[in-house]
Parts: sequence; C-alpha cells; structure tokens
Amino acid sequence: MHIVVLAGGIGGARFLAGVRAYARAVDAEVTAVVNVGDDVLMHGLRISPDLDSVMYALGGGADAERGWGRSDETWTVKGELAAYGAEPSWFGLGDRDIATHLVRTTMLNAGYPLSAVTEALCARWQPGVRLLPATDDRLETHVVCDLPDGGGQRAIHFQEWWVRYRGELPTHRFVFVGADAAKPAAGVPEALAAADVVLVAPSNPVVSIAPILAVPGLRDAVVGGRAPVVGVSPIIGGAPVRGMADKCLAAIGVGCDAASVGGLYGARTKDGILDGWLVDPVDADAEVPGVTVRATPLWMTDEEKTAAMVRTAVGLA
Ligand code: GDP
Ligand code: FO1
Ligand code: CA
Repeated sequence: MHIVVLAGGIGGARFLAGVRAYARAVDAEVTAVVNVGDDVLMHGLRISPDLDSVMYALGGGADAERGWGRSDETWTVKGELAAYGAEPSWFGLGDRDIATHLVRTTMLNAGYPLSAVTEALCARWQPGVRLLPATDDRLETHVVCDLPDGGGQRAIHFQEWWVRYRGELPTHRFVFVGADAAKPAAGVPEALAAADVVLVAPSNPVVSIAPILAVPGLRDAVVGGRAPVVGVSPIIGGAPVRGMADKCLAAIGVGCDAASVGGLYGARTKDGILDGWLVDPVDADAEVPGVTVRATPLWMTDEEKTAAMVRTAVGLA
C-alpha cells in the first residue's frame, strides 16, 4: 500500500509520526507532500519551515516545546547579527538550524531542485517517510493586511505577518505568489499516481494545505486520481489545538469548527477534494455535503493514539 499525506509543519509532523507507525505495522510506503508557502529568504539563506519541522520531528532533532527549529539550540549567530543591526531582527535563526539552511542554499544555488535538496538533508535525518516539497518552483504565501500606525493596506510575507505581527493585524486575504505557474515537485505526480489513499493531515487549512493545493497540477492529480482522499480535522470542539488556524480562518470568513473546515475543502464530487472527513467525537454532529464524515478521537497526544486515528482514516477510505 502507498499512502500520500498532504502536510504542513507541526500538525503535519505529529500526524506523520502516526502514519509512519501505522505504515510500519501494515508494511505500507509513505510519501509526505509538504507545504513550501512559508519558505523565505533571510540573511541570504533559504528557510523551509514546514519541511524542516517535519524532517527534524521525524528524525528526532526537533525542539518539542518551541514547535519549530532544532533541539539543544544555541543562538550565537542571532546575537552577532543583532550586534550588526542586521535586519530582519524579528526572525531568529538558531546556530544548529543555520547549518541546514547553509546546505540547502548552497545546493539550490548550485542548481539542485528543492526536492533533491530535501532528499539530501533527509539522508542525515532518516525521517522514515519520503519527504517531498509540494513544488520545486518559487511559491510564497503573502498576506494582505493593514499595517500598524496608518501604514496602509499591504501584502507582506507570511513570516512577517505571523512572527513580526503575531497574526494580529486586520487581515484581508492570503495570496500564494507563484502558485499559478508552479508545477508539482519531482516525484509528486508519480507518488499521487501510485497512491492507494491520500490523507490530508490536520494541518492549517488556510496557510499549510491551501498553498499545496494551489499548485494547479498537484490539485488536479489529487482530484483526478484513483485514490480516495480523506481529511483529518485540525479543529476540535471549535478550537485550533495549537497554532494560528483560528486567525487564518477568521480572515477568510470561514468558521473555526470541524464542519466549516470540511466544507472549505469540499466534496470531490462538488469541485472540492474530499471523499471522507474525520472529526473528533465532540464534533460528531458535523455534516459536510457529499462527504462521508466519521468521528474518532483526534488528539495527537502520542504516536499510538495518532496511529489509531490513521487506521480509522485509511479504513474510511
Ligand atoms: P504549522 O505549519 O507548524 O503551523 O503546522 P500545521 O499547519 O501542520 O498544523 C497546525 C495545526 O495543527 C493547528 O492549527 C491545529 O489546528 C492542528 N493541530 C495541532 N495539534 C493537533 C491535534 O492534536 N489534533 C488535531 N486534530 N489537530 C491538531
Ligand atoms: N517562529 C517564531 O515565532 N519566531 C521566529 O523567530 C521563528 C524563526 C524560525 C526559523 C526557522 C524556522 O524553520 C521556523 C521559524 N519560526 C519562527 C517558525 C515559523 O515562523 C512558523 O511557525 C511556521 O512557518 C508556521 O508553519
Ligand atoms: Ca506552516
């Protein structure tokens, strides 16, 4: 069996740990197609937050508490950059993490696609699943919002919106710059063609999953493929368990509840992507037109519980 998972950062990583455990038990192969909309160039380095969150988490090198970056991190370079007054000062790169960005940037500058760079980085981390970026092309999430102090309406990079302004600016919309011209990364069409099931991780639907599906050829391959598509709700009882999903959903006028997020993805039979939608038992009354909804505990508190959730998702498929 071949399982393809569409995933963002922390939520994607936790879910993939469960998918990996399930796959080991049933001898399945797993490919994760990961969001690159958060990617950004800082101090000349190419940062891929969601790919790194997944790679470090599955490879045992993540800082569990912070949710991003490396464990046992030190911040010497950050302090030295601050001493120069180097901007942006609102974005922190850890010393260990910087090594990853140096390798990535060097390889990209040498002409390797991000998919090949990711494979090279994973040779060290051995995440146990195949990690692929959604696209090898430039795709960045920008946020149209009102800047403080009468700065007017502007489109700023997602990282500036989130890290500098904590997602608290009046927000109008999200734009996936470059998406229209982007092609699925090397290996993605093949993985989707070979998939027996496509799982949509309980990641942020607006800024983690939407930018993946904004790659036209990728969305077409998901929707037009033979594999059933089952999504897992990132919202439990009206709350995003962790992160910014509530702010993002409010900005696009979608309710922060399991039914609304299922409706945002929509039924495959009605121009959407889903065949099945997993919700938590507290949301058991959720209905999504044209989609089979099933309730099962969705708290990813440990790998075993998450693997049980994955088993239910595959069963629904
Ligand atoms: P990011 O890229 O690091 O922001 O992470 P993702 O987009 O992959 O996932 C973030 C989302 O995961 C959050 O907005 C939550 O809604 C969701 N999430 C986090 N923990 C859990 C959990 O235990 N269960 C479920 N169902 N969703 C979760
Ligand atoms: N998040 C922060 O809140 N502050 C930071 O300074 C910061 C730096 C950073 C560097 C590398 C990286 O991979 C992630 C980083 N993040 C930081 C997390 C990131 O902004 C977001 O949480 C994700 O993009 C959301 O998926
Ligand atoms: Ca993300």
